[in-house]
Amino acid sequence: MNDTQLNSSFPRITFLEGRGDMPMLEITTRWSTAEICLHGAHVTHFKPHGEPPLLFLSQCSRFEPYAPIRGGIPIIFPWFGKPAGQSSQHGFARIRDWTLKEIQSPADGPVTVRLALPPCEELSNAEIIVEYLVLVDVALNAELIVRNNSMRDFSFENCLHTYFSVGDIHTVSVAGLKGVEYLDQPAGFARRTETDDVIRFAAEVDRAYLNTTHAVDIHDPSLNRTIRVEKAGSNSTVVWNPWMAKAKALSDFGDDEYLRMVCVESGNVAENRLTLAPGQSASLKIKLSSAALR
Ligand code: TA6
Repeated sequence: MNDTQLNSSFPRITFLEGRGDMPMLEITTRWSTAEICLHGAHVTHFKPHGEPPLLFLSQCSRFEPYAPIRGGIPIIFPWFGKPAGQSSQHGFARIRDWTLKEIQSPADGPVTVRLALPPCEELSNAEIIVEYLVLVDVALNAELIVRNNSMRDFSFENCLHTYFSVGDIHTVSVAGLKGVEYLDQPAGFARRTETDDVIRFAAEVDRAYLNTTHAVDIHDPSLNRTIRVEKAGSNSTVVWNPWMAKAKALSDFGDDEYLRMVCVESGNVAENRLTLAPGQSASLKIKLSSAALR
């Protein structure tokens, strides 16, 4: 080993049984810390050194088989919401135990983790391959890759349903969606167009913005930071805060936790759903970073 490797104390990776005795990785790089639970391949924590965590995780989240984790980055696949005939909300990828395939961790460098959704009947066993790459450095990068190895078209929705930690939702604003059409869930999925420069929160907001590939900025004055959500391979951005009533109705979410979170989710939902011909694959990428509020 050369001097750098001998002298470097980063990255540090620990594989342990975390909450609910669920296997997870704890990662510390020279820039940040992160946690990935194999249940749902769920990133439950990301924190740049010297800053508050970027991701929100509910204090009331379940860590149980067949239950989604509330917070972090739930992987929504192969459907978003609860289409007719489906038993579970937001697909099944987030409630399955994924397989840890590979960890790359060069001395003093970023850590890359590769996970795979085990073959399952719903995906015709090994004909639809789903992998997830997480790269931890000064930012958090995640990529969901779906490959169609079957002999027929495969149609699906995907979404990285990211929960961000904010200081006070009343002062938060989300920029980057002006002029974009959206489906307004609290208004019965009415189709509207965003006319404001920024989205603010004073009631439940649950909007699926369509046909947009823009990055989105979350301005958070109380934590004096802007979180940037960059994406690739995504035509939809969903913005959600449950507000008071829905927060109270969620058993795995604290009554007042709506004050300290906002979801900005990147994927392909509703009319943006994807169809892969045999042999095709799709990549959905996000890059989450933060900077001081200017
Ligand atoms: O983020 C949009 C949304 O579809 C909301 O309608 C709300 O249901 C949220 O996802 C959380 O869903 P979950 O199944 O995790 O409770």
